[in-house]
Amino acid sequence: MSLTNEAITAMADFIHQHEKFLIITHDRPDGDALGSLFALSRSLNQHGKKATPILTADLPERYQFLQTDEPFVMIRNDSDWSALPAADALIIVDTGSREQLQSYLPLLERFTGPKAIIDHHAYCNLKSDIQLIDTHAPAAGLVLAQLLDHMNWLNDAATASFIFVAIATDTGWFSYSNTTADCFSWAAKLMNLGANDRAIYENLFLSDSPARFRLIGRALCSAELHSNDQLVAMTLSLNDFSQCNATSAHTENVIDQASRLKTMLVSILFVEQPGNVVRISMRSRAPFDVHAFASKFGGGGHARASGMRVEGSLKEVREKILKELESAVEKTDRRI
Ligand SMILES: [Mn+2]
Repeated sequence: MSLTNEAITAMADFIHQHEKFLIITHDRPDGDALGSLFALSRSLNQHGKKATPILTADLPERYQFLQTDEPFVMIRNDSDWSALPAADALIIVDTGSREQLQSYLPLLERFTGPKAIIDHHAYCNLKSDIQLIDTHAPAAGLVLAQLLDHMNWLNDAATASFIFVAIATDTGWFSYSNTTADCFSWAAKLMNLGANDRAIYENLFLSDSPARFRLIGRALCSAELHSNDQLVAMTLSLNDFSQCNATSAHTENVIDQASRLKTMLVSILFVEQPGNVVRISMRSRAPFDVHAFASKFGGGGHARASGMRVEGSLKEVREKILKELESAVEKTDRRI
């Protein structure tokens, strides 16, 4: 579904009709979530409204550069919810899923005013009074850009930068298959408004901490090629994490390194966790469906990107899953 003029106008009217807004996004927020959150709150505050974005955890290392002068409220304990400023509307960006809003459930239960969703995901099980959802949009930021543009509210460099970050991260810097011509049109428009693409690129992609940099090195050194170089298996042990002084958060997108290999059909990263559990990330190229594979082990996600958690030691989980994966790769008819 693409956005209709009626849907955009209805959401614009909703915003005009209210004065004080709370804005939230999904747990473990990414660039689209945070970019959309800050772009919306800044725009509202600039246009005579009072907006309060709410976060429930510190910004991840990668997105700390977004922590600008935008005011926001940090809720760390359930009791903090009562201290929120009064609001007459709640807007949720980049999700409509209750499962992705676990840390916000006390607010969702307590808040009795109207709720609005601005999103691009097909899955939506959160009750709301109005939605602006475009499931074809590669980022919630692109949906928000159309709304703000319609309201003539898209006219400053900081807001443009937040939206640029939203679109750039959800499209993997305009490289994933969800990248459309619209993404480039909007990128140009946002750059003309003052979004600094070089600074944003450096912050997002050239700013790894030494811990993450070392961890990527370990992951690449661990890479083994199986099944005629179509299967890449990488492994990170608890020892790797302590040697690199790294944490679980540093593994974001490490699996994507395997996609450099032209012959890769499927890649898998085994990450040893405390407590005899292995966290597994997978990526694939068509026609290999990693969602179908991960589903067999209680995991899932998307056809090209999935994950799962499997109980057992790193050695036994790795052996068992690799054997299954090798046989799945052999059965796959790769038409290239
Ligand atoms: Mn998104």
